Amino acid sequence: MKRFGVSLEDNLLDELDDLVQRHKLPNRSQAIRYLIRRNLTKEQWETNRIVSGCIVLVYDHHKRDLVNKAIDIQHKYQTQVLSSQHVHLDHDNCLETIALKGKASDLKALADQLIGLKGMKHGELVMSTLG
Ligand code: NI
Repeated sequence: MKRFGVSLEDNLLDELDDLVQRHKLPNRSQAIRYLIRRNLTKEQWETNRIVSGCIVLVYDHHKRDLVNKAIDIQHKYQTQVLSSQHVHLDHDNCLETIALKGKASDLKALADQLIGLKGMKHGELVMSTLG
């Protein structure tokens, strides 16, 4: 670990301290690490690198057409889909989490197709990194 000095305007330092409080980070160094890592991950997605991610879906399993289409789409992306977990939330609703690894553009295309399915109640792509 290396140490270095950082000069910041007062208002920017206030923003950093706000962030430390909001995210309950132990100190400013951890806040700066958090911001750098988050920015690197964002850049990896923007420059179409190999990344990881997760899609969260909530849908009514009685909508068979939607369920079949969601399965067909995932099979098209079988090299990117690492695993999927299906949980029955209640009588009607299912929660599915799909872990992904691959080119950012492929993962985004897969997420758009699943989240955009007619009848999908909720869908979210979490954009993460390989580390
Ligand atoms: Ni279910």
